[in-house]
Amino acid sequence: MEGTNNVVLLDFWASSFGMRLRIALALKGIQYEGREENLFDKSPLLLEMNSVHKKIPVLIHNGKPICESLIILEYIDQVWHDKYPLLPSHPYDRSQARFWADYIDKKIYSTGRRVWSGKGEDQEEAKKELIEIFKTLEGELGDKTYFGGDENLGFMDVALVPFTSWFYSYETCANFSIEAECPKLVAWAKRCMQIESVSNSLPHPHKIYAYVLELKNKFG
Ligand code: GSH
Repeated sequence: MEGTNNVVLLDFWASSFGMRLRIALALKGIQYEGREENLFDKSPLLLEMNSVHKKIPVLIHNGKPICESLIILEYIDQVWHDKYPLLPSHPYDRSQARFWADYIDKKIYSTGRRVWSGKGEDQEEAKKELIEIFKTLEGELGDKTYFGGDENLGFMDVALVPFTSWFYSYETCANFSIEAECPKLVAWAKRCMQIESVSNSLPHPHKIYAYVLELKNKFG
């Protein structure tokens, strides 16, 4: 299988969902072609490859599309299982990694969006909710180095760490400090950034903030 790999990633630089896959492909040392999409003028290829949701990221492996970042992450982990396994081997441990990745997906994007784009009371409420979410995640981290254990990043680390590139935007838009509220989570994020596959896959937080300001100007 690994001899005939043609891998294309339809991506958008500021997308936390796309970042997950950049990290996984880097950790596993997979060569691929990243194609940047304009989400306001989607390419015919994206519309064809993800005709249901019309969203990035999409992984095209030997001509076949896989959609939805967590499903793609699992796919990558299964196809290239020899190097840097992300999901644990025991079924119970796997279920827990998937549970937390699902929690991240259900909670962070939508609450985070209300934090950077919201105003007044709704923004305040979203900020409190986001802090609660991060505290819950901190509880799950406990004293471990990574969510995946003390040695290596796991599935949940890869699912979560992209959102840390948005922390500066959350903080600046809603005037609070995530480090003051959740120091262990921020320390974890810093440890992850020491891994090149992570730091090379995440945009600078100030670049994300400039993009956030652009979106706020455009959509109010
Ligand atoms: N659940 C999806 C995943 O995990 O892949 C979310 C993907 C997603 O929201 N992608 C956004 C997108 O393509 C960019 S961050 N938006 C374009 C649109 O909604 O039209």
